[in-house]
Amino acid sequence: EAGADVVETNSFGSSPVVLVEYAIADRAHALSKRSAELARRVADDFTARDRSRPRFVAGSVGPTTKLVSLGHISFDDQRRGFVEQIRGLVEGGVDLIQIETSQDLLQTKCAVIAAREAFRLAGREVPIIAQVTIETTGAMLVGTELGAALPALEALDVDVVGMNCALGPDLMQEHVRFLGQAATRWVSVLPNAGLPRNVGGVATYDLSPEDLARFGKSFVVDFGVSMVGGCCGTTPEHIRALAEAVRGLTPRPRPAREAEKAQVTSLYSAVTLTQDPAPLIVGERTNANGSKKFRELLLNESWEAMVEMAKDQVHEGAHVLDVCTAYVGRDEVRDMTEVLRRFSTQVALPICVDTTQLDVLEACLKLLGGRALINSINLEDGEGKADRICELARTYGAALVALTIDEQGMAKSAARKVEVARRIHEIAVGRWGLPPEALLFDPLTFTIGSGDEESRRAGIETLDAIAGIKAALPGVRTLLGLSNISFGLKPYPRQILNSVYLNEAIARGLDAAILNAAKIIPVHKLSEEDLRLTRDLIFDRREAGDPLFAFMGHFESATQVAAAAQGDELALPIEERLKKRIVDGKKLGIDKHLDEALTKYKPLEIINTILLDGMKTVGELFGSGQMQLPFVLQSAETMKAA
Ligand code: THG
Repeated sequence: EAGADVVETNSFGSSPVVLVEYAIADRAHALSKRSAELARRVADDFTARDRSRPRFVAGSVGPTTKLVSLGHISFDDQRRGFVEQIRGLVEGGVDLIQIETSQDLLQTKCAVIAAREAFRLAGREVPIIAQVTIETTGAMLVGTELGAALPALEALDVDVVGMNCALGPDLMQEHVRFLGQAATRWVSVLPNAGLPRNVGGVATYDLSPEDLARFGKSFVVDFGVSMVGGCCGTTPEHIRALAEAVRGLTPRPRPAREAEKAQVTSLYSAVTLTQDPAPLIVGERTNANGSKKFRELLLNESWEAMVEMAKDQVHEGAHVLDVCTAYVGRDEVRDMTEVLRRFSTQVALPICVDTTQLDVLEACLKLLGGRALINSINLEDGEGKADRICELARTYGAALVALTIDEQGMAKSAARKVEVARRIHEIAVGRWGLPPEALLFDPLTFTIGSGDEESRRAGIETLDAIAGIKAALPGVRTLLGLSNISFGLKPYPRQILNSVYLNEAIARGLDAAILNAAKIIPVHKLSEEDLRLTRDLIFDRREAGDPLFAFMGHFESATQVAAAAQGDELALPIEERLKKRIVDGKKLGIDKHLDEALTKYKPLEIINTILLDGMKTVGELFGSGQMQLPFVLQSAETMKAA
């Protein structure tokens, strides 16, 4: 009667999920269906009275009292509850499913997935609204920033994204402005009538109907919001004022999706897949096959120490963590569950799930509230398995690493790598409708450190494939497991080859690399000769004899040079030493040098002259493209530590 277009039904809130926990799921279904039927009848009555203004029913879902990310309930138990509830709502005739008041992004994801399952069971599909709740802290209760929630929700392909509850419209403004600019879906906003005041134990809301209406209109006109409404504390008077204020306004069209802006997210924050400067760094050390230390911690089930290794990689400059716990004879589902349950809440980086097993993959995706990266899809076992992985990527809104491997094995020539990439693109984008920008093609490389005649050109083929894939498949990205290029070489030459090869790959268009950021040497630190010898090896230049022998001969002695250079640190005056540490991003042991400086300078003098001078150099190196972002971050970390 107040003039709303949409009326929500089913404020059982948590109860259907609770009912399911007590194994009386039929009640969740029956109650929801009954409530939807009643609301449907009311809405239809209004529509019959004025056919020019159809009234709609939104089936309300959430928030429940249980947060999946915090382990209050399992993903599957929560999903079962939501399926029963939503099936009832849809069978009872709702026009929309409105997932709302979400405190936990993983719960929102669970509800969206449940909604799709319920639509199949009910034989009827309706649009999905997904609304999160941002607290006065500026994030969801579990800690998710809106900037991280949005890409994760859009990847789930919901129809409307929005926010409701917790705040009044005044405190929502900045968030609404962000949604209005960034969301490619329609946007809904249902504020409370201000922040509640506690009056003798009763929540009291002070925002007037006129104020709600004024903000609501501004949300539509100034920020491009498509749906406005009211949550806690709003009365029919509020809705009446709001309905009058926005009547006749046309929602602004939403901006199109932009491939360059594609992101993956953790439960907390978002990371853009295209980093400037490249690459997106995917930390390689949380891999039981790639790190002896991580493997031993896994075998000892030292879960907390594994979290520490993940955190170390954050400090070293990783943007995403590759996680692999595959170990013959162990239960990979259990191991990944133990690890990711911790990583997902204790580490702020998005996760790249590195597994070949479908059951492991799905178990992992049920633990990650954000938009994860799946590593990987390939065609080794034919298209059937690839189809299943694409389906999982769509269902859980994940991005996908695709290896250029087909039924004949790993593609070796650049042309074959591009051909396999095209085939996977056709399946993932053509058949499954995944957005091209969610694909990261990995053209894989064999080592060029073995001396085998047939693998001498492996590095060249992979570089050509990087450029070839980007040219052939617009919008997609490329990724490389960098350390593979140097398997078999000694540690120091490996570091050199990896670092120089990374630079060559970036020059050909590489977007992302799985690597150990702490072991990458910025090429500006290498001598002309170091670079020439390494490039001769990469490009298989034989004019001056065998490039592999020349490379190995040169860098075996270079190890000693590098070691000697470290011993020289103390030969520098204290000011130079500290400045160099900032530029080099080396914080371990910096306290010794700071103590020495403190005998000569006041703390603020050290910061403002010596340390900031180092950061200025970092800024110049970065500005002129000689230093890549991870090293800038290491310098900043060192600055902070100091
Ligand atoms: N492409 C994709 N995923 C991948 C790979 C790839 N995942 C696994 C692997 N390859 C990338 N990860 C690593 C991790 C570590 C090493 C190499 C690749 C590595 N480790 C040292 C070693 O084995 O000598 C360090 C050992 C240690 O610390 O104990 O080289 O190509 N999509």
